[in-house]
Amino acid sequence: MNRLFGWFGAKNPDREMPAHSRENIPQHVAIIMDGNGRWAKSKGMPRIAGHRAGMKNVRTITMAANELGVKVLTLYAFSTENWKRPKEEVDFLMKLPQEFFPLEIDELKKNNVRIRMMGSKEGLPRHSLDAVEAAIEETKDNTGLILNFALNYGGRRELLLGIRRLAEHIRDGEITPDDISEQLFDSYLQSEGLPEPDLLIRTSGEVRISNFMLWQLAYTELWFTDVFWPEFSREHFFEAIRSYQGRARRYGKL
Ligand code: V07
Repeated sequence: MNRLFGWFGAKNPDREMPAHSRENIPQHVAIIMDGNGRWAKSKGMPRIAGHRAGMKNVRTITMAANELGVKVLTLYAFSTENWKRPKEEVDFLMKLPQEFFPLEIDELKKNNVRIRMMGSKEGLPRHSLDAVEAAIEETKDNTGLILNFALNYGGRRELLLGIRRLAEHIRDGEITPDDISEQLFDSYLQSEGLPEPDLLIRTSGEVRISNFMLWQLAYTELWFTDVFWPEFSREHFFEAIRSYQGRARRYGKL
């Protein structure tokens, strides 16, 4: 058996992992799900077919993360910059939340998964927002993995919205400038209450952060892979986790 990955095999009935690999599981994994369009093009299919394949892969990776005991999985589904894409593609992407919901909600509930969202609700069409809000509501009492969708999300916008609200609270005398600590500032962000990502995965070969969780990624381990998102499998995910487990994190200390 392959000592590194053999026990991750999807065909292994009890999906056992050796003791050392059950330790040091990242609490929070964030993923930039890139390469859907390129994957489709490489197969001679339209970009939107890649987005649909990408949506199907959300289930695979959510279940893999849940099995490992990851507490939070944040998925970058739509950025504030994605509005610049052709209208036809944007319209299709905006239908994915409502397509995802009926397909996946039973499985998510069965697995005790709780859905959350980060990003601006303004600008999202009513039908997308209804699907997201229904998913959040239907899973709100679940206590397992938090599946956090970044939707119409931008890191700088998140920071500015938080700073604006903080300034209003100072103006209104609710807090003073001396009260501003990292912990207080965290509570003004859309990731409020979540631990910072321990591991960021970006698929499809780009080696950039692209305005994703700018404050929260300060000490996050980064994993980049050339694999397109629709082909990013359980085994690829476990490979990233193993790499994370092999790194010693220092947070600036020696
Ligand atoms: C989207 C599929 C995944 C690859 C990246 C881009 C395309 C799932 C959702 C979703 C969002 C909220 C929710 C339920 C599902 C989604 C968009 C794009 C806009 F509550 N996948 N996915 N939303 N893609």
